[in-house]
Amino acid sequence: MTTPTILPAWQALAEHRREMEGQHLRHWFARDSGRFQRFSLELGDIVFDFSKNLITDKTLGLLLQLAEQCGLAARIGAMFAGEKINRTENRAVLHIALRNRSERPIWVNGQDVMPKVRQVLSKMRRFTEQVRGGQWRGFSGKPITDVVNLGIGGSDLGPRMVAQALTPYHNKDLKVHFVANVDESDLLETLKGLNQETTLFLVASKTFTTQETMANANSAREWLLTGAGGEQSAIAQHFVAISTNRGAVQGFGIDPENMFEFWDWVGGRYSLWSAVGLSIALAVGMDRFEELLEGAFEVDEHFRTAPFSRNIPVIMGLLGIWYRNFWDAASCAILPYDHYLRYFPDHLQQLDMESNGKRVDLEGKVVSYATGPIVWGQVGTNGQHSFFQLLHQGTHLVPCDFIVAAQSHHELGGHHAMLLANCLAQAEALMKGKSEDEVRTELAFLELPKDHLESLVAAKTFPGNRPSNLFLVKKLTPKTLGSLIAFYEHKVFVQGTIWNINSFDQMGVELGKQLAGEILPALQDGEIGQHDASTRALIEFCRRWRGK
Ligand code: G6Q
Repeated sequence: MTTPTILPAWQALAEHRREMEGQHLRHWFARDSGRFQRFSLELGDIVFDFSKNLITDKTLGLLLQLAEQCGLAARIGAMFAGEKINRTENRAVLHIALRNRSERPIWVNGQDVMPKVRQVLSKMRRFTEQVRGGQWRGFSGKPITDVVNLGIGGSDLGPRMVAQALTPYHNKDLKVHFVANVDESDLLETLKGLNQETTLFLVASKTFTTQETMANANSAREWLLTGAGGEQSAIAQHFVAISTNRGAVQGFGIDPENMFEFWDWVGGRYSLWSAVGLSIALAVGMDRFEELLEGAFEVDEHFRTAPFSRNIPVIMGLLGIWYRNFWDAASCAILPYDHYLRYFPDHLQQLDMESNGKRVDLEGKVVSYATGPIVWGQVGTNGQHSFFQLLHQGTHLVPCDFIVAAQSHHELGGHHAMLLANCLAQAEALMKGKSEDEVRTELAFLELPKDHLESLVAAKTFPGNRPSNLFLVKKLTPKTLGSLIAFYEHKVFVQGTIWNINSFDQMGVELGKQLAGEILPALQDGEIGQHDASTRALIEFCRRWRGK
């Protein structure tokens, strides 16, 4: 493992970045008819167009050298071989095993994990078939109509996003809901329209100790028991657990028979492929869930075997490094032009920022270079009517990822063609911009005082040269969605490798879990304890206003 900044390729990239001054994407496109062919890749039903980036053949060559010099190939090999690459937690990182559709064994501590993975998938299949088929009954003998996933962070964002994205595949007789926040409004608003007799709760928590999830699970249990006349045996028909912590699941009163297991080598933000995806499987059925896994598996194989120059996640990761470390781009925007993908930016925000928002390297040294960017975004075309102004004409460089499907699930007049047109037009406009001359020609017919004309010309000029990637998907299906998510997971891995950081721990999130626990007793009439003056004063206000 090395500090990347001392590598020859890093230094060559810094030099090359200076050569880029004064160049423009618009000119590169005008001069080079093969640019799209060279800077785009296809996998299955997905085209990855990265031609609208601030790169030349030389840039890509140097970035690929950087990947080699950082030992990326060995690191990919180590992940797939089940080595404990999550050093601080001393764990393997094997979300790829959850979607390994081949016969290849995957070893951890001398044991092949694949038989266990397949066992849980079979258990998920039996369970989803029973619930969806109406054989799984509630305490009064009625079939289940509503499933509520209680989980937060990795036990919520992934399944919530996928379940939403696959809405067209949902079983109409089974609604799936997600409750994450400890704010009781989340749970109460969800339970409002539900009936105890026909509601099933999935308590999804790797540790089964997370404050928010446990509070929601306890309140949900009370709500159920109110409807079941206090009959404790009802819990078995209405609660299942998804966890690595068997003892705590039993302690809560859930029958271990109704527990779906996963393992410490599955990180929370990488867990939607495990039993944490049970809510997805209930919504769309196990066949569709397995298609999701197939899509991810196809990308895993591509990532593991394709040469770096043709490897989509490798190129995505390298482009991100180029902007973060050589163009000082602090953020990147995720812009799905797809209503069903509206939670995709939220999921990627956690995936990327929790993985690569790190300030020390694998040896524990504070890094001297920028690491993970701020990830944000929103669905298109909505974003065009708000923050796109800054993307086009602001002072930040924000590399954008556009994602759009060629085919819609519906056919309503010209809506889908308009959606596509907007997406392609935005990527083109960011790249080309609009020159001062073009603006002057447009305004030629206006008779304006000179000062006004000049300020208008300046305001209407777009510099362009703003980079973007575009994923064009044939149709948003379980399979293509699985592939899209896996592209981003491996992109994050590539970047973590180059930055020489551990993408698989989350000490910042754990701090949050601990801090709230310390203040809670103070809010509930206990000792206020040792806090700074501001926190103390705020605790006192809360107590006064809450009558404590
Ligand atoms: C994800 C994080 C974090 C975690 C939640 C929930 O990678 O570790 O978001 O998923 O804090 O944790 P539990 O699943 O243990 O409740």
